[in-house]
Amino acid sequence: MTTSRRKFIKISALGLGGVAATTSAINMFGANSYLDNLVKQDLTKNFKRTATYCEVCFWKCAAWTHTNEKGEIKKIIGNDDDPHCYGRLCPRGTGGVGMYNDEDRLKTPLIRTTINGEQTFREATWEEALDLIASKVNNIKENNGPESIALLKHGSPGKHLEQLFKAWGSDTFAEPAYAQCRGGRETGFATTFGSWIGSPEPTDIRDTNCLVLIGSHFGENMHNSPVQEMSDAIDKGATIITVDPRLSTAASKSKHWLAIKPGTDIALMLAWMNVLIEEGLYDKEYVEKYGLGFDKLKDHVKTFTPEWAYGITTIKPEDIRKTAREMGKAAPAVIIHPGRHVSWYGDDAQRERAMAMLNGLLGSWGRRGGFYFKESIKVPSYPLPKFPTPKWGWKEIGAKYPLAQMGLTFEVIKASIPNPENKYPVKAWFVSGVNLPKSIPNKKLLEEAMDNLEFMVVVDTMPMDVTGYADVVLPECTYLERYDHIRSANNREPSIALRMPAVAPKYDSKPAWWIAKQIGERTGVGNYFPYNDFKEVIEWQLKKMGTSLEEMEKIGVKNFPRKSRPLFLRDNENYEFGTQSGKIEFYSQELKDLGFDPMPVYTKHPEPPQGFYRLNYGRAPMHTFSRTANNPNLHELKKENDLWVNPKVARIMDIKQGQRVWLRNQDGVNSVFSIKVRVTERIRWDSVYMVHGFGHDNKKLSRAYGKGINDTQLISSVMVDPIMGGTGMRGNFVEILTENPNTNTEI
Ligand SMILES: Nc1nc2c(c(=O)[nH]1)N[C@H]1C(S)=C(S)[C@@H](COP(=O)(O)OP(=O)(O)OC[C@H]3O[C@@H](n4cnc5c(=O)[nH]c(N)nc54)[C@H](O)[C@@H]3O)O[C@H]1N2
Ligand SMILES: Nc1nc2c(c(=O)[nH]1)N[C@H]1C(S)=C(S)[C@@H](COP(=O)(O)OP(=O)(O)OC[C@H]3O[C@@H](n4cnc5c(=O)[nH]c(N)nc54)[C@H](O)[C@@H]3O)O[C@H]1N2
Ligand code: SF4
Ligand SMILES: [Mo]
Repeated sequence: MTTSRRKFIKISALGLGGVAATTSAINMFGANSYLDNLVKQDLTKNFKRTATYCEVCFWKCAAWTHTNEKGEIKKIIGNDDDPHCYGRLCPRGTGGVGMYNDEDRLKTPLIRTTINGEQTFREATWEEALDLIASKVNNIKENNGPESIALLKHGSPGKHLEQLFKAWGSDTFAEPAYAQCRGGRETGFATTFGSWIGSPEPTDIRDTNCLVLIGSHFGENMHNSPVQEMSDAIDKGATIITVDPRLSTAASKSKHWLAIKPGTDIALMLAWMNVLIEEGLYDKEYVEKYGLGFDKLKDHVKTFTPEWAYGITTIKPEDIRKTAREMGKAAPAVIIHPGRHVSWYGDDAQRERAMAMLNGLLGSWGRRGGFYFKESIKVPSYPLPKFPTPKWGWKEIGAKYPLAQMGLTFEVIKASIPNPENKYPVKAWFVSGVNLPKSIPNKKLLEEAMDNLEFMVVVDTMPMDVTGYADVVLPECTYLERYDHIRSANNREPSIALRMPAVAPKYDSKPAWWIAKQIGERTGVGNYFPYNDFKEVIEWQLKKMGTSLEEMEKIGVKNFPRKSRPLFLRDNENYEFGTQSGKIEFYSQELKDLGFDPMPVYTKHPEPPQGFYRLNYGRAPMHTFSRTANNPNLHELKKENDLWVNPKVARIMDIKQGQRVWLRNQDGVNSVFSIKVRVTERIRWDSVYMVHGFGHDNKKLSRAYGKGINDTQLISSVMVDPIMGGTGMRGNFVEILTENPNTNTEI
């Protein structure tokens, strides 16, 4: 897009800083020795500890930041009283100090400018940057209404900006953590049990007899407490069944690994239901008492035998039967795990519904070793004036998808491309905690939208790819340098956790609460920010909750007794589920009335054309998405992703272990950088696999730039879920190129 107004800005990188050369493999449940040493060193010294919760991912583990007498952060350790981490951080959380130390951090506000015909950023003062934002916002608000300004967000900073947007009268919000992540499962479970799964998932893994992971790859997905609980459950003899086309870490710890043909999980689940029902292995009393539409389901799955599923999934009928019987034996202490990143093939809400229905048949919802009833404590709202009501917002923009329960990034993107038929045109974006070019598929559409925006602000801690598209970049300080909202967690018992600054913000960075307040004051909504320091808000809230900032500074986490109800269903308890009928809906009238299948059906998805392989992706234990690739501590543990290739494919292609290759997808999109081949039996021959989050384009990321391939760039085709608008991303195919297809690799 050479003529683009919003050309991606490239500024040459700083020199490479020296890094320690210690690496060692990460054990699934153990900590890494390099990071362990980092934690253990100087434990005897007199460090000051400050309460925080981690922002390296969104599990929000509570921790203690340790600073030495010079005020330098030395280590971060899990808070023993925290139900999210049980006193232990994952490797990423331990390495979180690298976010603070990273010398590539954004240091000052930046404003897009043109010098000698070239677009570039110039460093600016906060005054200048905030004034510019205010004048643009005021203008757009006046001409198009506040609703035409959208907020794309993830994590803590988003909450502060939400307050600003609501004060303006906009709820045009969206986050990739919904439509590109867990949205489908929330709809699938809501249409069955009447409640969301939410985060953290209310899975009683520590007491389960049988954990069924469908894609969900714990051990690589390092969400803390479930990984620890799974480890304990394995020690106690629980059966793990993993369905994954790849021998994931979890699969390697499993009694049964079902190496399913990608995209066929619904067929497997229908066959499991068939076996559970035909062999009478389901929980009859539970289904009778709480279920609705069981007879219809029984009819529905009658022909979906294991033999039928074999032809689709490539899983042998006896293995389907054996695993169904294991589940039946373990019930109700069994979990068909809903997974988390579920936007796979566009029928994700239905796949998730199949998972929910299996849990329903096995009677695991509301049962020990299955799903518990979670509880949280409400943090009182700080008194603010009433927010104006937006005339339209995320709901209207996503109205095409009747069961979307949050804003849809993809629809906001489409609404930003001028179209006379669009009743809800979006003119400006605030982006915070979201690295759009890495988290949103179909880069062409994304770039077209950004190119058409009147104004784009990015609030970030790092010069990530997304910052290159902004008009103004605002440097936020890291989570170790700021106050944020009190974390109120939904677990077995309610708990709260405090985040406070361990050190002053480095460089000229500022916390999001301050940024929101400053912009608020400049755009006529200063009355929605009636405090000088966010600390005042927290102090007020904690007092109302019967504790104090002083107490929380000492303990970091406070656990409260449950009040709502027992953790599990009592024997024969009359319980009303949150569905329309108050029952577990095996047959969904709601879906039927909306024109969707009332019970899941298997549909065939496109398969790789000749010479192409399905592009599969996932997580590495020491990285979070794209956000940690440049983190000095975590980069050291894994510098780039590699391409898992089956030996059969390697033979056909004549490619060797360690060889560098490029990829081209079905739409002719070439990878910008190359990737190292890893030949392994652990991946099926019809797919290749890589860890998401690498292949950074911005040279300002001195360590991460150019390392590995960005999977998202190769995801140009999406399969949109008609029920809730999730963008299925697993229908992309790549060919392996042994020569660089790019004529100009300089980007
Ligand atoms: N191809 C592909 N796409 C995916 C996925 C995938 O596996 N493959 N996964 C999907 C999933 S499951 C999710 S949840 C989404 C996640 O996608 P995003 O929500 O975009 O999350 P991150 O990639 O972590 O991007 C976070 C951005 O936040 C910045 N950041 C980090 N800390 C802070 C902070 O304290 N303040 C501010 N202001 N910014 C901060 C980082 O520097 C980075 O630019 O991506 C989805 N997209
Ligand atoms: N270390 C680390 N941990 C993380 C994160 C991170 O960035 N880093 N991100 C967190 C977030 S936001 C999320 S949403 C979760 C995501 O973590 P999960 O919900 O566990 O991830 P998924 O992407 O659903 O699953 C990836 C697995 O699905 C397999 N798979 C691919 N196609 C198919 C298929 O057709 N059928 C089946 N059965 N399996 C298939 C892949 O081989 C891979 O092993 O991880 C969380 N934990
Ligand atoms: S799971 Fe790891 S990265 Fe995520 S919040 Fe916990 S310690 Fe931090
Ligand atoms: Mo996610």
